[in-house]
Amino acid sequence: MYSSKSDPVVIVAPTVRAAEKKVDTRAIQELDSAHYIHSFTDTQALAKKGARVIVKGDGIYIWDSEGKRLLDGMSGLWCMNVGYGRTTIADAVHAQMQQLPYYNSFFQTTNVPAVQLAAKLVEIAPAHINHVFFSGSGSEGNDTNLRLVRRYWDILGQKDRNIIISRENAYHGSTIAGATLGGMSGMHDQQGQVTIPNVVYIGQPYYVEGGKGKTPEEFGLEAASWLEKKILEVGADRVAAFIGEPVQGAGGVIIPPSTYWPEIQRICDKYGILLIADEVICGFGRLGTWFGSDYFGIKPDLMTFAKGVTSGYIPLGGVLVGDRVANVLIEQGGEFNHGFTYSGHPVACAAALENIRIIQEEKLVEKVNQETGPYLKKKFGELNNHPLVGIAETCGFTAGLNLVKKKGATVHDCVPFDSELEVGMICRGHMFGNGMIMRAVGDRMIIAPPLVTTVAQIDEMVGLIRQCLDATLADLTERKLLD
Ligand code: PXG
Repeated sequence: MYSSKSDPVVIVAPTVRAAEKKVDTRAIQELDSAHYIHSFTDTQALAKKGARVIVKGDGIYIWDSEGKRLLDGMSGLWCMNVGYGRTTIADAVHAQMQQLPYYNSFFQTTNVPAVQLAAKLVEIAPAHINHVFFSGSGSEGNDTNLRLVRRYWDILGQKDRNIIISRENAYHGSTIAGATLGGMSGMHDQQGQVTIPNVVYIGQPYYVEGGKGKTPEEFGLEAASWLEKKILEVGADRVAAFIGEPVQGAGGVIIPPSTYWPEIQRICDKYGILLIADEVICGFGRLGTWFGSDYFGIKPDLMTFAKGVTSGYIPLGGVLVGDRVANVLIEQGGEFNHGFTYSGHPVACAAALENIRIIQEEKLVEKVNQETGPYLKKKFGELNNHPLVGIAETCGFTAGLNLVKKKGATVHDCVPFDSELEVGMICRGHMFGNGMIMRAVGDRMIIAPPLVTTVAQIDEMVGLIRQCLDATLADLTERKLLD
C-alpha cells in the first residue's frame, strides 16, 4: 500500500488559490487511498479506482482536477443553496476570523454574530418559534432534539414519556442518536448494541411503494394513520415525540401526499406528542418556502437545521425551539447540561448571516416558489415520457424519478428492475460521465439543485438528464437487461 510516511507531504501555501494551481491527480488519489477514510464508502473499492478530485466550484458547476466540468444537481450534499463562488461569504468569514475567530458560549458569554443569527432565524421561522440552540451539524442538532425532548418531559414529571417514533428509511444523521433516530437499516446493522433505547419506527409515506389502488390523498391519510396505530400500540402516555423530514432526502426524495403532514399534526396534537421536523434538507428555501414545515402547513415544536443555513460554506447546525418546549426548559428547567465547543461559532454564524442575506436579497425562496420551481416541475415532468421512467416528480427544488424495466398505465403497473442489477448505479455512471451529478438511491434517481439555478440552466440540466437516460437505455439494451 502506498504510504506518504517516507515522502514529506507538501502543503501548498494557502495564498495560492486551488483553482489556479495544477493538481497532480494521481498523487492526490494515492494519498487519499493511503490515509483518508471517506464517509459512507467502501475504502478498499474506492482505492482501486481512485476518487474524483474536485478542485473548484462556480455557480451551479464544479470542476475536477482533470478540468472536467460537472453540473452539480445535488448542491454538494443538499446544501449549496446559494451556489459556489460567493465571495461575500468568504469576505464575511475573513472579517470575522480577524475580529474574533472563536469564543464559546458556556461561561455566561456570547458573541455578536451568534446573537444576530439567532434573531434572524427567529424572524424567518414560524411565529411560535422564538429560540435557537446551535450545534456544528445536523446530527448534533438531532442529538440536541433527543436531549431537549427527554428533558422537557422530565421537567414536567413524565419521565416515562420517553418513546420517540420515527420512520423507516428516514435519515437523521450519523452520530449514535442520529443513526438511531434515522430508519436506515444499513446503518442500524452496523451499530451493534450501541443504540438509543425507545426509538420505534413506522412506514414511510411513499406512494410508489404503498399506494397501489389508492389516490395519493387516500394513501397520505393511511400512512399518517400508522402513527396513531403505533401510539396506541406502545401506549399514548409513553410517547414523547414524532420526528420526520418534511420531504425525505437521503431516503430518495420521498414526497408525501398533501394529506399526510396535516394528519400527522392532528394526531400529535390529539395525544399531546411533540412534533420534530428535521429541516436539515428542506430548510432555507429548498421547497420554495423558508422551511418544509411552511410548505406542508405544520407547526413543529422543534426544527433541526444545518446545510442550507450556511449553504455548506462552513459547518453549522442547530435546533429551532418552539415556545412550548422553550418556556418549560427556560422557566422551570434550571441548567441544561448540554452543549458543544462550537455551539454559536462566530465565524460559522457570520457565514450564515451573509448566506441568509443573499437568499433574501436575491429572493431565492420566492423564485423557487413562483418561477424556477414550477418550471423544474414542468421540465422534469416531461421525463415521464422516457421509456425508462416509471414516474418523474418534483417538490420545489427536489426531484426524483424511478427507473423501470417496463412502463405501465400507472406507476404501480410498471415492472421494476431486479435490485441486484443496480440499474440506478449504471445510470449514475452515465450521468457523472456526461457531466451531470445525479444521485441514485436504489433505482430512484434524485436531484436537489442549487436554488440559484436559472430557467436556462434547468433546460440544460434536464436536457443532460434525458441524454444520460438515453445512454442508460442503450447500455441496458446492449447488456440484454431489458425485455
Ligand atoms: N437530517 C437530515 C434530514 C439530513 O439529510 C442530517 C440530519 C445530518 O446532518 P449532518 O450535518 O450531521 O451530516 C442530514 C444529512 C445522503 C446523505 O446520502 C444525506 C445527509 C448526510 C449524508 C448523506 O443523501 N444528510
